[in-house]
Amino acid sequence: MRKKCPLILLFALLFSVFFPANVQRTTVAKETFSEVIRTDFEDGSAQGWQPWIGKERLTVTEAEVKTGKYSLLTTGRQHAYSGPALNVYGKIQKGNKYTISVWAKLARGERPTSLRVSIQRTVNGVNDYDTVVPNTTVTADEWVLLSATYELKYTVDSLYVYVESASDLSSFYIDDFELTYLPPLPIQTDIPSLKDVYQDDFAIGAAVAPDQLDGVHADLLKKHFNSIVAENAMKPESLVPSMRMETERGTASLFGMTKRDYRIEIHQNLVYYC
Ligand SMILES: [Ca+2]
Repeated sequence: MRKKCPLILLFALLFSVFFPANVQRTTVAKETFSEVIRTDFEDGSAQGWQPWIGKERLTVTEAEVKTGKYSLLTTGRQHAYSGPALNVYGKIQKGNKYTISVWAKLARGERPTSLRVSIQRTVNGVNDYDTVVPNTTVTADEWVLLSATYELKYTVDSLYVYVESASDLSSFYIDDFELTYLPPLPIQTDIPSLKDVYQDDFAIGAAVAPDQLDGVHADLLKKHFNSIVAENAMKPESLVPSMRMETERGTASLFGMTKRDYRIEIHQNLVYYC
């Protein structure tokens, strides 16, 4: 591999592309996933919750409630990961942050145990799991809020949130589930732009991914930077067709979005692999 470096370097020099910095605002149409999901079971239905493994029994009940008249009881759990599950695919956007919360209480007679909230994300048939709310002690005496912030960092084909236990098979209630979008803080605009301060000295560069080309990330880029390089979308494994085709879209997005706004450096990622 080492003997190929001179060729790659030559290639890098030939293809070091410098687009003039013309700060003309462009926009990328991107769906905003700011939807809020709330399930309180007050219509007497499970409101989309389903048995995660298939053999749990989910019952909308008046026996215990956090608020209103109904909650959802899960019994017949055969595994620690058995529990109520909700399909949230399409409700959570990669790169955005959300608060996920649900109230929980054990069924009467159950001993205190730890419950947690998890997410199963699937891409190309491969499942991965995130713990959203870590193990939290829950009892049969009072309702406990399970709540945490979650950011989806991967592209997925399906996405489920579910409530499970750390180890035992206790029956438990849930009520007042919420999934809410957390908008990012805006950038600080009342300060000098780095690219302007150093315009006579050097360019201010950043390595960026396609999903950082809109929203608050794009605002920050436009405020302070006038040179960019693709973080991963132009690496060899991203550009060779037999490798990951997914990032070709990223490369196209980078050029489409940015060539009028920034000087684009290509050579760095080619040299990177020497
Ligand atoms: Ca309720």
